[in-house]
Amino acid sequence: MTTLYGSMHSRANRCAWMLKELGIDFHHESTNFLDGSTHSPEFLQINPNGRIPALEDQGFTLFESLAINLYLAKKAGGELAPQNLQEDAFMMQWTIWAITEIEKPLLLASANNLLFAPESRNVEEFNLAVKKLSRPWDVLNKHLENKEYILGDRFSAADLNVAAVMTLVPTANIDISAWPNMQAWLHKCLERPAADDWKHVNFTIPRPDTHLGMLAMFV
Ligand SMILES: N[C@@H](CCC(=O)N[C@@H](CS)C(=O)NCC(=O)O)C(=O)O
Repeated sequence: MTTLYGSMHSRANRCAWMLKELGIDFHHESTNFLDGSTHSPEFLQINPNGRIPALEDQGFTLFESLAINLYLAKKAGGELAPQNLQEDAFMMQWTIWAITEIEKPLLLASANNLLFAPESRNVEEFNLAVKKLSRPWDVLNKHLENKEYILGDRFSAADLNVAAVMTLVPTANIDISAWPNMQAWLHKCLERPAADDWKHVNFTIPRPDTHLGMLAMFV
């Protein structure tokens, strides 16, 4: 049996997207940090970090949403999986790129547009986060100049992982028309039927207590 742990209002929706693309039947446990279930002794056996998502696949357990996705794609084989060592390396490259270059500033922009309560939103922080995103987005936009997808002409785990991180673009409500290739690519990825779960994300997060807390999101 394959079990995905994590409320769909979390990064677990990234893995649900992959499972659905691959047509894998899975059991869903809506483990949630809001009710403390990510810190239960049973869940800590599965993910000692006490975070969601996590995957259990015939007794094999794994954490980190995008690592789970690469594992699932490779295990299933087919179009989403790498076809050779170089594609495998590119999938890893773009996945790590998405987490290190995009995730934190985009989360900060989303928090300041929507996820923080209105009284704790800060326009300067939002603008700083968008400024930080422009360099990696220039890179992705240029990469997509003559390509439909990151690896060329087929949708793969590289697209899914990068686009899954970028589901926060609509949440942040950032105008990405300055990056037209990236905008068209993102639209195509996020409109795939298997990608639907992120669209129902609707929650707020508390602003960390100190300004230092926000700066910590950048280091
Ligand atoms: N890098 C991890 C991040 C996991 C993560 O931070 N998940 C959040 C929910 S989206 C969580 O469990 N937060 C609860 C906590 O930090 O205690 C991944 O991509 O899986």
